[in-house]
Amino acid sequence: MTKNKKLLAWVNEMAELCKPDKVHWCDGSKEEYDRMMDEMVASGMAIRLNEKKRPGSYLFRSHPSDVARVEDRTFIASATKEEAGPTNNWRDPKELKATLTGLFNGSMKGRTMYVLPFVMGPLNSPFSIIGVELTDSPYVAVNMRLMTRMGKDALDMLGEDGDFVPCLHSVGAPLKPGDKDSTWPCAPMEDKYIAHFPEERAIWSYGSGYGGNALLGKKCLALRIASAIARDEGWQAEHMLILGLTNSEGEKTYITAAFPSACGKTNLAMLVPTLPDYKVETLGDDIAWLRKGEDGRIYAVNPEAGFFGVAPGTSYQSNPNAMHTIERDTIFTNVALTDDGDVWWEGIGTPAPDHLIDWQGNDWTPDSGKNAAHPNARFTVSAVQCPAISPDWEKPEGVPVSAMLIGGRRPRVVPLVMESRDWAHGIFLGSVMGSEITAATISDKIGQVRRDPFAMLPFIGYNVGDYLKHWLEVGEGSDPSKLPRIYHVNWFLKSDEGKFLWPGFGDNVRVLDWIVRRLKGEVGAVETPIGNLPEEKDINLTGLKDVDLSALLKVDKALWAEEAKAIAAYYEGMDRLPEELKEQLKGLQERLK
Ligand code: SAT
Ligand code: MN
Repeated sequence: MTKNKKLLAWVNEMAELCKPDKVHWCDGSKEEYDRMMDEMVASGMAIRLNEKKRPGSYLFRSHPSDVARVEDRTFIASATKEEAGPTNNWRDPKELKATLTGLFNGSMKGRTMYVLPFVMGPLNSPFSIIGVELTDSPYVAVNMRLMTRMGKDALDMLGEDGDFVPCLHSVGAPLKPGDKDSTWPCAPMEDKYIAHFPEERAIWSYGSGYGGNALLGKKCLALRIASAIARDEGWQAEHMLILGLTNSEGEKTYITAAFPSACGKTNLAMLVPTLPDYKVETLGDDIAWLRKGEDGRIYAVNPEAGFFGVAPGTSYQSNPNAMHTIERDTIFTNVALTDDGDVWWEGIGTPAPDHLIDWQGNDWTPDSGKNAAHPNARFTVSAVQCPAISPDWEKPEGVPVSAMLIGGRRPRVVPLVMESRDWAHGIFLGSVMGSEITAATISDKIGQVRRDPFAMLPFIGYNVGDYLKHWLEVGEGSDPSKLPRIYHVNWFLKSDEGKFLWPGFGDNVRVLDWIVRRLKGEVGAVETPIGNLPEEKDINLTGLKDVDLSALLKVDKALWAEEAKAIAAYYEGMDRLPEELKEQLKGLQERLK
């Protein structure tokens, strides 16, 4: 156990509030994990998969109302509404605390409170942040063991006087004596609260057991709370993958990339290149903490210890490294179960079997007319199981970043790749990046762009205008030659007939190849009003057929004039937008004339 007074006092206080039957301090051992899994299998919460097909792996099915992060129920309770800014749901911290204290009162009755000490970042690194999650969900406990450095090591690092971010979590479903528990307890939507107190550096999450709502080290701590800490301390917490690209000379280039959800971050992080001269190593697939090193370069650390990836669409074709990673010791949530005790999902690369049990536990056949796996079904797995994991991934100081990629799904307008003119222009591009809204999202807005600054819209723990100012400040006072160059990429351009123009996946290395040679000064670029584009001859298409580079690298001035108008309208809604970015927009409009 611990002698940390702050921790002991807080656990006592919260146990008095939540009134669990028992308190269990997790040591993070494999034995403890196995024991908890056995208990969950026995209670019907978990299904043990076929030991021969998927050793050490389990399937969980969530309640159909609890299948993803709930942005509507996510709150930033900073001292003032202005602090939270126009993109966050703000609540007065005192009022929200009072509401939540009411909800948490007795919320763990009939359940065990698990104490999960965890570290975001490598163990014993001065840059890492310690958190302690109190939860009544054993599912959360086993997931946190894979996603963070959880247990005794974290307590040791905390020591007697160390500080931690308190993370209180309850599924919000207390049990009365004799009640039969549900296999996925949770609270109704209107009672769910994913609450952040950035001044106090605390997280209170109530009512959901799923993903980022409940595994509080991830989006809540490593992005929302960390982004606020980072602003104060002069570093950055970003929604970025980290990869290392090695060329045939053995030179390594570290690249980060910020894309919104469902744009292939995990696929790019684990890319298997189609150009034989290159090799990709994975350092992270979701979050990067960025810090200037003593040499003036920016270094990236992945604070997580595992992957919480979307299963549907993942196959030996689209992401072989991910498929190898999840061959064993994996937690699956909301995928389909095969008759021989293995998993299946849409896009797994094998035809649907004649019979499955779907993600809600019902019989499924190919004629059922619905998905067998939920579209947001997930795998949770330890990062060390990834065959492409980089030997550098746990370096406390991180790896030096040479290029940062940004982008979204833009079927029109935005070319395959463009290099920003300089740091501030890169921040401009990052501030307006996003994805075009498709039929799958909101029908009356089809064709509009959902802007998502640096893919951080749901994750900035403070005012978005101040966040963009912080990005600009990183550049000020830096030697521009040491800063990473920022590239806007777009794998999702479509022809007028609606066909993808770019093959994507492993062929994205052809764009990385251009970027690396550009960084080394081996290739030039065409200056256009929107940024620097490759010359067609410099994109290596060896082995590819029928790729229309002229369409992929086209700059249509009329469409860009429309884009500039849309950006101006978007900027209108941002109260604390830095002047510098308005100047950047003017510059774009001038160059388009
Ligand atoms: O559920 S998570 O927030 O962890 C995953 C995601 O939505 O990107
Ligand atoms: Mn993410």
